[in-house]
Amino acid sequence: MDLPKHQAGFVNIIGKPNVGKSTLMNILVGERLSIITSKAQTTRHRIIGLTNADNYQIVFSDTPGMLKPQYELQKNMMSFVNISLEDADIILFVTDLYETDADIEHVIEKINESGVPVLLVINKIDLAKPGQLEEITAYWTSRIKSELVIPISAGEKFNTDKIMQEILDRLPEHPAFYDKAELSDRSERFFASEIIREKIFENYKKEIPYSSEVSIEDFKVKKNIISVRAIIYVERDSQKGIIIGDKGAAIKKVGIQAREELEKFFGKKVFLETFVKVEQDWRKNKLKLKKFGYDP
Ligand code: GDP
Ligand code: K
Ligand code: MG
Repeated sequence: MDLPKHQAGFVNIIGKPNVGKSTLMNILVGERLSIITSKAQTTRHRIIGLTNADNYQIVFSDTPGMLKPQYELQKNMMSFVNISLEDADIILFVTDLYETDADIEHVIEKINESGVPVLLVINKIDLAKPGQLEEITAYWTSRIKSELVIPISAGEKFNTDKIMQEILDRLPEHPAFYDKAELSDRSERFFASEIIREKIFENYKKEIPYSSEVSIEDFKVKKNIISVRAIIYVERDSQKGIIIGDKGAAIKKVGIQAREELEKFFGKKVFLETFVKVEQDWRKNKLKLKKFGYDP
């Protein structure tokens, strides 16, 4: 008798900033693993999410948006994109209705030469005007070699199960790569820092979100409560003042929103303490990036 077949493989989600990669990944995994905001460059790390079933395991990777790097942090972010091209069994190339291939021509060339099957996902079709989808499809199919075009709305969960089906049709036969009980390769600390970072992205303007990093100094899971001590690092003293706000009002708001989101994520009461510190120009400094977990 034949053993029932088991499929497993790596599906890497790539595309320009803000096209909806993280929104899509969360739907495919069924959990809110990747943070989502309306600002470009919210996602800084490659984040793995697993979809497990008896006879398959899909290892999704959400990646930072592809761009021309301007400083060390962005260089590091782009190295994740390059690595994710190398180990993919399937690439989900995501675009929305508005992006072009400007600045990423070289990456598209690499994708086209890679031989990895590409599913071209056109997102945000809830916003499409008549004829726009046909136009965008023609544009992208002339640039990227894909097996299939899948128009979706991640925001409205429209046509995302079509993506799942097309992935399963192409997933290699292979044993599971990760423990089937897991949803991600990332730690609870990592998700805690990401959730706080999301609230910083939502609450502050201009350079502040990009100059901020969150480090979890203490993470204790007790019987009825998780207690978390987080340090928000910024690049300059003036930014520290902005993060804290008038009489501490701004940091208090971030703390409340983050705590609520942490409680949802962990399904437990959370006690959250936040502190703000200055780490001069950390984004430009390789050593400091390493300290914050941005390994090359
Ligand atoms: P990423 O930078 O590619 O990871 O994009 P995100 O997932 O962070 O989403 C960027 C923005 O687009 C967020 O404000 C999302 O709410 C929004 N968005 C994502 N998918 C859709 C969609 O299908 N329709 C619309 N209208 N907005 C979307
Ligand atoms: K974003
Ligand atoms: Mg993202």
